[in-house]
Amino acid sequence: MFLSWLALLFSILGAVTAVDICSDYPKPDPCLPGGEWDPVLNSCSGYDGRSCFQCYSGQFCKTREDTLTCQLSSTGGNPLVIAQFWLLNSTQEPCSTTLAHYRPAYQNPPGVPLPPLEDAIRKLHAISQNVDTSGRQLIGGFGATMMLHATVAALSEMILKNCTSNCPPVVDVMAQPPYYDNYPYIVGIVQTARWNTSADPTSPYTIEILTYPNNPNGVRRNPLVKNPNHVIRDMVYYWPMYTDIDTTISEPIMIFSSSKHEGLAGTRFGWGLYQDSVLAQNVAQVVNVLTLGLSVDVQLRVLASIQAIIGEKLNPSGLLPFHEAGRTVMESRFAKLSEVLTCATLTNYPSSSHGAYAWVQCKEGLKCLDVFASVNIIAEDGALFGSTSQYVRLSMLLPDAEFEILIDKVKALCSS
Ligand SMILES: *[C@@H]1O[C@H](CO)[C@@H](O)[C@H](O)[C@H]1NC(C)=O
Ligand SMILES: *[C@@H]1O[C@H](CO)[C@@H](O)[C@H](O)[C@H]1NC(C)=O
Ligand SMILES: CC(=O)N[C@H]1CO[C@H](CO)[C@@H](O)[C@@H]1O
Repeated sequence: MFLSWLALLFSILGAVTAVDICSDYPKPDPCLPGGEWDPVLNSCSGYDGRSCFQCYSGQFCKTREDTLTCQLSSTGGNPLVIAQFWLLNSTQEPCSTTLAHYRPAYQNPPGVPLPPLEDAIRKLHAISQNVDTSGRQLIGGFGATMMLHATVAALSEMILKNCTSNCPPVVDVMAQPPYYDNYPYIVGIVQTARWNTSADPTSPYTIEILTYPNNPNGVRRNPLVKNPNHVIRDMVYYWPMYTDIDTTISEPIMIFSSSKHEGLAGTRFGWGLYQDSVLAQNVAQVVNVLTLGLSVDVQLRVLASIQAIIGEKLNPSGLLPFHEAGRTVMESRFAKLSEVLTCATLTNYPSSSHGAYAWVQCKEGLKCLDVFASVNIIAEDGALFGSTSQYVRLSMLLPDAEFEILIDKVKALCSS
């Protein structure tokens, strides 16, 4: 038992030590177009980095299976379409030998990003004009998910501490439906808060999470909770790839992620901007309890990719090339989907035509999930998002090869 475990360990070590993680980054060849060969994983990487793209099989994942019968899951929010940028622009891949140098010490102070990373993030917001970061403290963590968790924990505790009489045991946290289906679980692990979709928005003991623009339907909504200090804005999609940036926003609490912006979902980095410096400290404290400090390696990787993005000249359109490339892909995807999706309604993005998800409405009385299942598309039931089963969410973030299959399946669905 022990020996075979050891043999396995050595075979893994043997495979790994032969690889230089900075020069052996994934390469487009020899997998199918849009796929990648990963020398570290020793495989063609498809959807999850270990297997073929969905609906492909065989040597080098090059065999495309039957369009109607193969199963294609268009669920989740893995931003592979944004990550493609790093694969095809390999001179800008986010790794270099200088950045790979070993840095042993814990980082202090906790929660506050390395100064060059903080500068780069503020510059990125300034160039993108999506957010005014002035007068806001920047706190980092492992992804927007951790930032939300830490913010709900710190804010709910502060709200309860402020209370002097008739105090509730916990603070209610709500979001307007349809909402991101992970919120109830994030709030569920905070002791001083509870998820309550029928919370009273006029109560001083209610926090609202406002996803802006919204996931799943892309709409930009106003909060129901009027005290802006009790509204947590999840703004991970407020970038030019996903929506029109026509307003520079400066709200008291705003959260972003490297996953949805740089496409570096697996790197796990997110940041929050806080007007109240006491709240910022408390959020940093929660992050510190959970992590003992931010990962220095992660921050260097994020720094390298943000520097690559903001190091380029703006296009004539006024967008950074990275943003414009992402926007062009998302727009062409929405155009393709709207063209073939004639048997159902694309209800999101009424004023624009791009975004991370398609929020689709089926005919009255139909369970939309079943409609898509009839051509073996696995979608996500609208009921999961606090809406009804007349809707589904489809991911628009699939890799190119899978998105093409999604389109072919929808075409078959609507022409039958
Ligand atoms: C606590 O109360 C003070 C004074 O009314 C107020 O300024 C502050 O915003 C409150 N904090 C929270 C988190 O509600
Ligand atoms: C949610 O909030 C409402 C309004 O305050 C309250 O009546 C209800 O009991 C709460 N629900 C839960 C499950 O706590
Ligand atoms: C696939 C991809 O995103 N390629 C981009 C590489 O970078 C240039 C600009 O630097 C873009 O124009 C390409 O679209």
